[in-house]
Amino acid sequence: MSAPDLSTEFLSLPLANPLMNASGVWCTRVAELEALLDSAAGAMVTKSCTLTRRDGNPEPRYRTLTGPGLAGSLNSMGLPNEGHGYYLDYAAQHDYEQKPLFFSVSGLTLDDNLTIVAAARDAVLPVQLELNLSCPNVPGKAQPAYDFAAMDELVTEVASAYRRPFGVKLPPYFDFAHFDAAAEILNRHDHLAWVTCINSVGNALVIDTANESTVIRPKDGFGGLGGDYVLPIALANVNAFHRRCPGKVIIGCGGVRSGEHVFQHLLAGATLVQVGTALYEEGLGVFSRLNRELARLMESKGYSRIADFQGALRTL
Ligand code: RRO
Repeated sequence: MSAPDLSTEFLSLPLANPLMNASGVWCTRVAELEALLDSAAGAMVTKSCTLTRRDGNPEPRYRTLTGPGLAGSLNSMGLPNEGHGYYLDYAAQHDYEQKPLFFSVSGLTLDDNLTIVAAARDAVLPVQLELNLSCPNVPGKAQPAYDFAAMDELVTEVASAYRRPFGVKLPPYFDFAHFDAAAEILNRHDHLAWVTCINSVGNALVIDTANESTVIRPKDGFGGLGGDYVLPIALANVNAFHRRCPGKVIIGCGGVRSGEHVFQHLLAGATLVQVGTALYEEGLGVFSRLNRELARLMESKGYSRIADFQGALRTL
């Protein structure tokens, strides 16, 4: 058998493979974006941006977590970014032939989001706009996606301002009533073409026993959890929205650090799979390793392309 074909499509755009960075990792500065472009990732996304530049929260604001056989991260970056114009400038000179580019938007108010979305629309670029409804780390700001009325208003306003296909980044939900409520809002919008599940698990608390202390400074130590701890939560959310939003593409994010994890996200219904904590820890070489591991696993199962198993999770 010849080597499995990892190529795929996102909204009819061809990709060499289904991997990309998770927003926030390796995508805040142009030098990082250029390195991502040269990496083995099939697509890439910019750091979530606000209207103007932000320094973010005080350090330490990212902590690598190690436990018995577990790897993960806790972050409270607080949206450090260069402002929306910086990422639109990058988007204007990005090589779209090489790989698709996603532009992540996380304005602090409805008006800020609409200003950024209008700027992206007027730039008329082949960039994929994703609205981040789930930043857990801005002190005093609740996540829009945990307030269904606010989420409905934001998605409705952005859809009518943008008038092109766009996506949303969701936090994890933990109840079928919440999967249903979120999906009902998303399914009302035809221009909402994809859903990225999940952002970090918000407001987790990690404790350093020796020092009897928190491990990051912002928000009294509460931050977004990523890595191994969140994989089953991510898979549940990917599959829950895959089942409830048949007309929409699902992008999986959460807990991916092996080819087997990529396979599980694809099986649960993801079309693309993002890598956050493992990219932060391992660097850009993670993409070629994950592609290699995914191809080896597919080969051992007799699959020659992703379509052979994508979304085909069996239940008992
Ligand atoms: O910058 C952050 O603190 C951050 C954001 Br915007 C997000 O969406 N998710 C996350 O874990 N951190």
